[in-house]
Amino acid sequence: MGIEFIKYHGLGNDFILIDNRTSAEPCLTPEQAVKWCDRHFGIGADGVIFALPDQDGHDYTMRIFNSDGSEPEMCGNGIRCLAKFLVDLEAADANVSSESLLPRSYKIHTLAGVMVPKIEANGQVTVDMGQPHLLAAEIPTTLAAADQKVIAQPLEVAGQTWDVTCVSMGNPHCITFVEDVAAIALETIGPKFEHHAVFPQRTNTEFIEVVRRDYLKMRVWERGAGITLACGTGACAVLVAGVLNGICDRRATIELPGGPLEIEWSELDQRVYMTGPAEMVFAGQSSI
Ligand code: ZDP
Repeated sequence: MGIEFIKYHGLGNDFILIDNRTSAEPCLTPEQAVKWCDRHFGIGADGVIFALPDQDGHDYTMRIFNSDGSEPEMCGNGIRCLAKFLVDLEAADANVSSESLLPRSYKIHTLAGVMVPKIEANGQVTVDMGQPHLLAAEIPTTLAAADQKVIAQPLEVAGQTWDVTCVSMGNPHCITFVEDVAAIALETIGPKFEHHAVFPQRTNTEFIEVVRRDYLKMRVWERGAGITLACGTGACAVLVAGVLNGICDRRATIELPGGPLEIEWSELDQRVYMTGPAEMVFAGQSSI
């Protein structure tokens, strides 16, 4: 008999969720996760997420493997999916409907610290993503001295100079503002950013078109996953980068290929809040 899984997506950024609440170690190896994520020979997903037991007094622990088997610190769309998954599991355990448990929030332990997703009665999920990290050593990048921020710094990639801003939401992001996101050859440019020597942990890469101060269009090349339809940590990093460059408001809609996310960088507590959907797609059993 295979391992049970459920698939969820957040704006088309899709994940295989596994109920791993009875063991502290993920029940799949990174190599297995690569096979499961394969869209032709497997189930198909941008990553595999494990709901693990609590650690240090939090409700649960989240771990995620990218589709290439690498392990990121955090995952914004994924944590919204995880929150929905946890409500569905708790509802099934208690033999009640998931809706009857809403609103519900969780304290989730991740490699990037504690994150707090809250599922509203209307099903939208708002996540307290914590404060962004802005110093070069925290990204990490060698583009500036360790204790300096990287805002509109020139970076040479593929024979062109790009003005990049770097933000960590627990995972690294390199953001470039452009005239026309549709014109970017993401498939060829993305991997060159991801593997550039100035990013020792590689990087997620976002290209942004500012439509209005409160409306940005984004395309993303994800570290370890390639082109995806949405990236939650990326959308948060983009809003922070826009504020640092003085070109967007502290609250904006970020339009991704898979749909919009609402992002706010609070002036009060300097934390970033992300609101968006998470949908269950199907459940199954894997035999690979
Ligand atoms: O940092 C990384 O390696 C990302 N590929 C992790 C996944 C990020 C994600 N797309 C998000 O929404 O934040 C899940």
